[in-house]
Amino acid sequence: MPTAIIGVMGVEGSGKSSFVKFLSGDERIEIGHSLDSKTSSIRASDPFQVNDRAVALIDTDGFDGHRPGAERRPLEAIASAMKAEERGKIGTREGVIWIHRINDDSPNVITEDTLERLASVCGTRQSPPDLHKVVLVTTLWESVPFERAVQYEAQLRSEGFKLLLDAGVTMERYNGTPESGKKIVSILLKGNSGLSA
Ligand SMILES: Nc1nc2c(ncn2[C@@H]2O[C@H](COP(=O)(O)OP(=O)(O)OP(=O)(O)O)[C@@H](O)[C@H]2O)c(=O)[nH]1
Ligand SMILES: [Mg+2]
Repeated sequence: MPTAIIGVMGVEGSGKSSFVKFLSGDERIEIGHSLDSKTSSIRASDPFQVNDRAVALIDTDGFDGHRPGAERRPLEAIASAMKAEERGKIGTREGVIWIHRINDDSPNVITEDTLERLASVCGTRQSPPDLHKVVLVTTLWESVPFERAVQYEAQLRSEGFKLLLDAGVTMERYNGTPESGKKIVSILLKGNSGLSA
């Protein structure tokens, strides 16, 4: 079976590269030391196994979540990496993981355009956008008191990321363990496989 290709996106310093490196064990993935953007080029990780399926995660550079449309660039990069894998019959697209720091209470500007672009990258219906192939992952739970983090999470669900969730996105907590990371990936491996472009 071809490798499952999953894009990883999110604002600067949200923990994308850490997530990709930890799960894949790929030493080439660079992790930053601050909230400033560290990753400057996209790359597909070495493949690793989840539920008997080979998976490669595409790490992207972070974007400024306050700027409408800022997610376009990483999404285009993910789309082009996925197409290259599909052309070479190496992999099939299986979705996108959107990483967000739980203590970031100024979440991204999400528009209808964001939803359509995400659906397009995932190969799912664009109108109305079907985002069941997107998982919104909250990170850095240990950086704030748990009760506060739970409040942030509820706020993200009802406000900042409501449009995403209404379009079928699953929201999951990442606690830094292999089990937690693999559970997140396995959500995207269930059900229909991705569509080719
Ligand atoms: N405590 C904790 N720190 C984390 C976690 N994930 C990432 N970090 C730290 O957050 C900082 C940024 O992590 P990166 O993985 O480079 O974040 P990124 O989203 O790839 O950043 P850019 O590529 O710059 O957009 C680093 O100092 C990491 O060590 C986590 O789960 N827990
Ligand atoms: Mg990075």
